[in-house]
Amino acid sequence: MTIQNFVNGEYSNPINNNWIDNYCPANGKIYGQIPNSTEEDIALAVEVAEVAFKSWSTTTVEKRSTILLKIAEGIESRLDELAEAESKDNGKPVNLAKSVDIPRAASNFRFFGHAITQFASESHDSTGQNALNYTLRQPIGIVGCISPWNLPLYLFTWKIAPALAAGNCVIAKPSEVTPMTAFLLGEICNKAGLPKGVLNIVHGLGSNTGQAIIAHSKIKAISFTGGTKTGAHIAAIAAPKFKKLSLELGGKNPNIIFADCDYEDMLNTTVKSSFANQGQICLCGSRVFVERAIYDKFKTDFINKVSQLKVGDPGMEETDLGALVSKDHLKKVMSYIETAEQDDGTILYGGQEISVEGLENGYYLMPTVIEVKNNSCKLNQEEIFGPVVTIMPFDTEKEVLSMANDTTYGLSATIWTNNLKRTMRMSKALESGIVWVNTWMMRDLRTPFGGMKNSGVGREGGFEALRFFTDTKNVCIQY
Ligand code: TXE
Repeated sequence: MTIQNFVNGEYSNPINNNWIDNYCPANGKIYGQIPNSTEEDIALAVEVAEVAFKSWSTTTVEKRSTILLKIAEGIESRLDELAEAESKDNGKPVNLAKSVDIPRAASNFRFFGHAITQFASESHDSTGQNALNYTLRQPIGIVGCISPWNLPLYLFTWKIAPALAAGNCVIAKPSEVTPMTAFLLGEICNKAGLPKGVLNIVHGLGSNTGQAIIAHSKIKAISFTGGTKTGAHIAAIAAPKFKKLSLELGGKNPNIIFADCDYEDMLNTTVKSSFANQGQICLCGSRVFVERAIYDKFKTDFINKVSQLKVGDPGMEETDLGALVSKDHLKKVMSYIETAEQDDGTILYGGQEISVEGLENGYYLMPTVIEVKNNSCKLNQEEIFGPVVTIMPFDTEKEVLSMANDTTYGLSATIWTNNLKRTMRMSKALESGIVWVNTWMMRDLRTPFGGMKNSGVGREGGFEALRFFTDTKNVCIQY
């Protein structure tokens, strides 16, 4: 399987003809090649995008909206094929890709196809000065969208859809680890009538292709989701060039469980928030804090539920956890488990790699629960990004709040309680961009999405995304 770049509406090989291998995490085998594109490929994509921008930026909102809605339909019509491709590339259960990743990719286009028709700007009548000010929100020009491997098409389209809706032309790079569904998106866009050069999808390594995107002076804004270290690097390159930046980075999210919660709901959702997508979601509640009154009961019930999760072939209907995304990532996650005891942690469940029959070289790991004594340990401070959660008891609201906030990250937090006053107090006091109360990962695409502290800069979602992808201009008319 050879993956090609999608530039000016056509599939093409990288200019220097350099390729990298694409691995299937389920069996550890190479199953294709992808371009390792360079500056020259990015320069070419920018050239065609510049031409396309002239007409796309002045295309009516109705027309842009219609095309985006057609792309959404195109994604839906290829649901099975896209879900299988996502599962093969990423190792995630095909069922998860079918029920979450691919439907959400379609929703991203549908949502922003509608949102752009409702996007409005302000006007200010400067009374007494005989002047009217109004705000213009104009497309920026050429923007870069760089996405990670954990939710490949879901996050790729989460950036591309608002960028296109707002009238920009896009240079987009999916993760080199999961290029497949981004590759198929090109065909879908052509079929939907997206004009040539409006969306250009270029594949390759972050250090090569990604670097060329962030450094290109004609790419005026970068929307990035990925690791915090990469985010810091991107900011360092983009800031002196005065690019607009939206960075959605890592998380080390607290899941705070009070004794007065709806226990069964909490238990079932906590299994999901701990291990969905093999724990490879920036929103996973990787630090579980449980009020001491129910700690022992929770420990027994949680481990009982976790032990029922089926780890195995991502292609099978009954699989709950598939393979981790890559061998390197598996090694990284294992390194945390191996040093857990030095970190004063006790492995209560899991902690071992699994060999799946017929798929012996795949990257499988048991869901892992580690009891920790102190929130300052490495396991509670660093993003592991795998099927690993820590649990520890707490006594008071004040104590758990202080532990929840005691991390460099601030993406999301979950609180389980039926106490309304506590909910209101804690929602205000938690240092995180998203607070879920008695639920997890319930998303409404109109809401602002993003993190505080080292979890990122800027907000995606709804009109926030459309504001990010437009330049704001004040026009003042005196009459
Ligand atoms: O991500 P990278 P990696 C976290 C998670 C994980 C760690 C590292 O903890 O273990 O990050 O993962 C592109 N210029 N998250 O190394 O490198 C890269 O090609 C421009 C959290 O896989 O940040 C890919 O397309 N682009 C996270 C994208 O950045 C560059 C999701 C993300 O890859 C680049 C993924 C460069 N110099 C990992 N270097 C989340 N927030 O959801 C890399 N890239």
